[in-house]
Parts: sequence; structure tokens; C-alpha cells
Amino acid sequence: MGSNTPFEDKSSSPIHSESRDSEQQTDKVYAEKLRKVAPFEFNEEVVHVFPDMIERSVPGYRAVLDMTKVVANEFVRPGTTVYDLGCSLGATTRAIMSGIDPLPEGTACRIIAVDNALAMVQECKRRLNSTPDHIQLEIELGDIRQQPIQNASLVTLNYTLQFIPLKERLPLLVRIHEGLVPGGALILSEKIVSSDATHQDILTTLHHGFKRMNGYSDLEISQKRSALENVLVPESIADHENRLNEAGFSTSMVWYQSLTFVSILAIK
Ligand code: GEK
Repeated sequence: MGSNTPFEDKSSSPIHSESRDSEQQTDKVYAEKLRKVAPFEFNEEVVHVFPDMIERSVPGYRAVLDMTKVVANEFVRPGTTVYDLGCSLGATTRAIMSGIDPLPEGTACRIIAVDNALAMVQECKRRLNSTPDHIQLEIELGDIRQQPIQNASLVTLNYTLQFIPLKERLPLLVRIHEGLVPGGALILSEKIVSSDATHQDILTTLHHGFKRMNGYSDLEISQKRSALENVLVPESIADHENRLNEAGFSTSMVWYQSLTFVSILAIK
């Protein structure tokens, strides 16, 4: 693959067109005033509105999915495995499939998509019920902290590491690094905090403006923020880069940033 297989725009292919969500329901989870805001959970209520929630809340989400196709096309090797860790409803998995379609004739690869929310996995399986012949897709209910990683040419952590307790982030990245083939890649997309307090204030104000522009009320923004407190724990870009370095990655770079959301590409 890589430069031998020119990346084709599959915008008319079934895999690509599925990535535009056709069953989208509007996120109203925090629309009514709650007496007490419970910690955020990936439960059934969230699963029903998840594509709408993530697109209206995460600036650059669509751009990261589009680039995931390009990265998959460059890095996925026939005969290897791709891991989509924290797959939710499979948007990243779809992007990977689109990026590696077609593999060179006679070759195949495996994608393992993992999430620990039962409702997510059930709905992901329903949505991704058909795959091209040369791709073996396994969608598993499981905790990514226990997921074995072997013979991987690409691993994606698209907005998932932020939900893992801080102490457990390095061991996970070490296992991912160990499981990658030489030259293999990790896409790590995260919400971040700026190390500069003034920048952080401005970026947060702009992020709330982005959410308001996408139809969220001030009440929804503030209740969601409370729900995510201590559940989604963002770190600085430097924290991520230092940890990737410590985990053994030979290089890592921020390839995309939109407000307080970044995507980092790390190479073994
Ligand atoms: C996308 N990548 O659309 N083990 C497995 N899954 C977990 C764990 C864990 N320990 N902790 C959280 N999750 C997706 C978006 S969403 C991001 C990812 C967001 C799962 C959790 O159940 C959820 O489905 C996902 O990680 C995070 O490209 O909602 O901001």
C-alpha cells in the first residue's frame, strides 16, 4: 500500500456514504434542567444521539475521520491487524475500511474494534454488518486496557484516551507500541488543555461558541460540562508528546488542531 496504492476518493462507495449518518437523532440529553447532573456515561440514551452529539461538540471531528482514511491508506499493511480502540458506533472503523479499500489483490487484513459500552457495541455491530471480502472485522465488547495488541500496522485512539484514568495511560501506550510493527502508526485524537491559561480561556470561550453555533443552549453546555468533570480528563499536548516518547514511539507530531481538540500521529 502506501504510495504504491493511490488514495482514491470513495465518496460514492457504500462504505463512505454510510459514514454520513443516515439515522441521525438530535442530542437533547442535557436540554432540560436536571436537579443533579450525574457523571457522563455512554448509556443507551447517549448511544441513540451519539453521531449528532460528537459532530456538534467536537470541532474537527469530521476532518479527523477524513484524515484517518488517508493515514490508513499510507500505513496499513496487508496481513496485519488494525485496532480501533474506543470504537463507539464505528465511524473511525468505517474510515479505516474506506482508506484501505482496495488492498492489493490477494491480500487481506483484520480490523479489531473495541468498546466497553454494551449499547455502543450492539449498535456498532448493527451498523457495520457488512464488510468488503478482504477485510475481517471483529467488533468486541471489552476494556481497551486489557486488549492484546499484536502485529498492528495502525492503532486508533480517536477521543478515547481522555476517558482512561491518568495512571493507566502510559501502560496502555506501552502495550500499543509493543504491538505495532516497525513503522506502524498510532492516531491519538484528544481534547487538550493549553499550558497557557490565557489561551485556555480564549479557546474554551470559542469552543462554547462553536457549540452554541451548532444549536446547543447555555444550559446544555453547562450541564454537559459538569457531567464530564473528572470523567473526561484532558491533558496538554506536551503531556501527550512526553508520554508517547516514554512509551517508545520514535516520533510524534500534531497534524491537526481545532480549538482544544488535537490529533497526533505517532510512529513506532
Ligand atoms: C469515534 N472513536 O467516533 N475501554 C473501551 N472503550 C472505552 C473505555 C475503555 N476503558 N473507556 C471509554 N471507552 C470514536 C469516538 S468516544 C469519544 C470515541 C467521545 C469508549 C466509550 O464507551 C466511548 O464509546 C468511546 O470510548 C469514546 O471516532 O464520546 O468523546
